[in-house]
Amino acid sequence: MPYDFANLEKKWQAYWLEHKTFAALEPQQAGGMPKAYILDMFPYPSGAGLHVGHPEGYTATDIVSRYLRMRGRNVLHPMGWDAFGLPAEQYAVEKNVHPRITTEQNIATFRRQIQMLGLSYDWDREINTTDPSYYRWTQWIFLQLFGSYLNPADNRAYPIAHLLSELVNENLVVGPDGSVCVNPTLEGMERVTGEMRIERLWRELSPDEQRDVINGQRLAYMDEIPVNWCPALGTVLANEEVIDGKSERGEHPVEKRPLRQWLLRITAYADRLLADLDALDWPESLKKMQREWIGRSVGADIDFEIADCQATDENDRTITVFTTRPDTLYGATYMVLSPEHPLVKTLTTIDRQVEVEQYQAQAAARSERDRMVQTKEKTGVFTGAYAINPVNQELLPIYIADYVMMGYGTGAIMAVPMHDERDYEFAVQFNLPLRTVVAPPADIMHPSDKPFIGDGVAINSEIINGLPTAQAKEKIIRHLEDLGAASKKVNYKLRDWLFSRQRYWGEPFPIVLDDEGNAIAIGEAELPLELPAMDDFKPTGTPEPPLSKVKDWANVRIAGKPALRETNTMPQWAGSCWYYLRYLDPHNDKKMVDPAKERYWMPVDLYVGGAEHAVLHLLYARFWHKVLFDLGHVSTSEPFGKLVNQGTILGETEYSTLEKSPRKVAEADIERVEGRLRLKASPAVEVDAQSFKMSKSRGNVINPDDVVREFGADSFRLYEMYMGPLEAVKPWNTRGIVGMFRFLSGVWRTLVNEDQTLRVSDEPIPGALDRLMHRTIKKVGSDIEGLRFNTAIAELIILHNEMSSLTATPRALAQNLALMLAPFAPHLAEELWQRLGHDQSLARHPWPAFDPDKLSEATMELPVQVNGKVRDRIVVPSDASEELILSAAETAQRVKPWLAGKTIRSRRYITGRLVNLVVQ
Ligand code: ANZ
Repeated sequence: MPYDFANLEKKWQAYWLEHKTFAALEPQQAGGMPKAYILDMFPYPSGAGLHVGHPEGYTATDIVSRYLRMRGRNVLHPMGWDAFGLPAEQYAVEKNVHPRITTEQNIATFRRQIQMLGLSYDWDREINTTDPSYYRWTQWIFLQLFGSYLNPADNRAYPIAHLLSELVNENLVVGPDGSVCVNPTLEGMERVTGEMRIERLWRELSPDEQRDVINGQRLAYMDEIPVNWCPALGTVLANEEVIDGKSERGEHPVEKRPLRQWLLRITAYADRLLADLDALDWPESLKKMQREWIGRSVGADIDFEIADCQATDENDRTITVFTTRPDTLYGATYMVLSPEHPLVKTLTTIDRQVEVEQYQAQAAARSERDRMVQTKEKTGVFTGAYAINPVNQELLPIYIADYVMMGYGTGAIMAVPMHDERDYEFAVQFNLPLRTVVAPPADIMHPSDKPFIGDGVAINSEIINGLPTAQAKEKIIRHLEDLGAASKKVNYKLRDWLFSRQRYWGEPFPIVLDDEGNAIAIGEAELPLELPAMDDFKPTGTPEPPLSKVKDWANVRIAGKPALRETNTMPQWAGSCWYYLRYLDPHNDKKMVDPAKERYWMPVDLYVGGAEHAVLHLLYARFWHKVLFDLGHVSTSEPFGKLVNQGTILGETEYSTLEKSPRKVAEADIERVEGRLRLKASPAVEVDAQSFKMSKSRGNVINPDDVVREFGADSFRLYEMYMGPLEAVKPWNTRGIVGMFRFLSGVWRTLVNEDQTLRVSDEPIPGALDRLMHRTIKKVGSDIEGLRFNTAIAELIILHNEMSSLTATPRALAQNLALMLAPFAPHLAEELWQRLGHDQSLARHPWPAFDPDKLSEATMELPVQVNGKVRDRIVVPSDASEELILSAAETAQRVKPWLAGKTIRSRRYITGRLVNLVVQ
């Protein structure tokens, strides 16, 4: 009987579902079993169905989950749907079907496809972010954010009631900008009551001021700010969702406009989000992206007085700049204000007004991203005014220029052309003086007429001359602090998270706005606040959200007065910020998660997903988690211990001739000659190979349904893992999947006869094969633990090659092969296991043990040559068969690339010396 994958895969999928084979045990049932929480980034169920990129990560975590179950761990491996969001709604608007209907259809497709892959999820824990019983808790978390603040005394979140008592007890005081800070008298200092800074006590504030202070501290707050409005999508977007002035989804133009919006105070957590990255087992590249996104820079705010200033208000008489290089103060030769800076109006001289205003209008038309892109061409205009350098009273002309952003630092800079590229380009263009004040370290060669931006030694700088940069910074800041002209300052690139969307298909805010526009939380008992049914859920084309059209839902009364529900909805990221917590206790209708369950399962032990979530989902989720941690709802300060990004799977490699007008050619028509691809028919023509991202428009999308129909889920899984390291970007190759199919068919034929009887004997395992088996057990186990699935599969192939020449396989070896195959090709493994006489699934059968004594036999190292050049070395048992050595040589990591796409013409093993492969 041939390998009938279609029927046996169906059979085992039904068995697993029916027997709930992969249900995780609740903590109280688990006894002393150690837990493992293995998590996938849950998918957005799009209309297009599963992409071959999804099963890549899902198979990887499935292998780990299945392996760890066999190693006696209580494994939690869940799946769910991230189903709110724009695409479902866009589609619904186009086709005029309700997004709930399309979402449910898409989920059904995704569930069917995922189940067809034999992934070992605990389906009783399936969640859906659009389900009111789920988003009830998303709304509840929003209320936690709205109802808490970050205490500056210990940098932790507490309920707002705590803020009130700290203010009343005068542990906290209110700063001049309305922020709260620790009462300086508690630290033995006087309250600063100078002209500029006055910290006030709670009782010194009016009731209105008191209310503003409280609302100004909430971790979820409303503010009117310039937002990224995308007319085509009919919604505002977070900064993270805008790339090069266009929406990340759909690449539609985005413009700035002021709007009253919800924001989440993620900036309050910037320091902790940064510091706690260090301890995480995440890819360095991802941590770097988060660090850069948070963008912490340490420097100083320095005050420059405006010369001949007519303004009477003290605040209008000085320009405060933020600089990370206060040591270059003597090198400042001009100043720049951002065109939007409020002082521009008061300090511009009459003769410069027209030009300044024209420039302001021109700058307003450009997006912030465009302005940040480094271009050599600098623009700007002189305001006619001068500022006074606080260290030497030198007069510095004040310009406005769009390379200075209002949204960062103070929106003003001191320009030091010889130590900053942008200032240098501007100074050269506007003929402004250049002055070197930092000498490069002796071992660095640097042309003296070009800006030097590194650290060195201060020169031409009076009081700091001769000091290395770090000390020079310290000294100049101390000096300026004594003059009352500077203070140390930390700035972040991170901005508060814009949290409102003007769309229908999202979580409603659990908020009502009273007749003065004050936000009032609805009671927890009123949750979930369900999305009202709507026929016309199209965006209104204005920032007025669609929900505002549902009058009987939106209009409510508070204390007898008319009030309005918040009609914005939450962004898609909301539901994915905490879903990993709901899996722990998905049916709890009293709590987000039972604390005992949360303590047992958290943190996530392995999280796998795409690198595109580096600064969105992963930063937002860490932020929410920290808030929940501070408020005592979760027990760990970070959610995801170990994280791995799977690499993108590209479309099949495409070949085209390197001619004037290139033509596409098939892989079969080319050959490799001297390392170059050439046309077989006319070798003078070279051929170029390229792989592209899979996309409908390129027509290179591989549909998992087709692959599974043709080769089966087990071959598909095996192929996706054998393509290369999990993290690598790799092209799809249909020939590769055929190879995996042959391997599994071969395993079937090795163990099952044509007439369905087993080809298994009760003989002992021959010595060399026995040793190979023990080594394979060890290697496959450690490879799975190290997420090296491709090399684990190579080991299994080698072991099987050795077995296939036996007339019958010893039973013990057959069983161990089935067990070792189980994480990779679970359907085939279960079938073999059953045929070997077991009536229970092997899902929780112990992983085979290896005998260390059988590992320590003599081995030899052999060089492997490909076309005469040594490409790798392999270590094999001294008594290994020729066939084993040859297949080990062909699958060696550094040999494989030399074989890819080529035909092996000859394979020779020169006993005890080397392996020689000739390919063409
Ligand atoms: C003087 C100076 C001298 C600077 C020097 C740099 C080198 P990061 O590290 O990104 O925080 N800057 C400050 N605010 C700005 C704004 N709103 N728009 C554009 N540029 C701004 O960069 C901080 C540096 O960027 C600051 O330090 C300031 O230039 C500039 F040799 O001040 B520096």
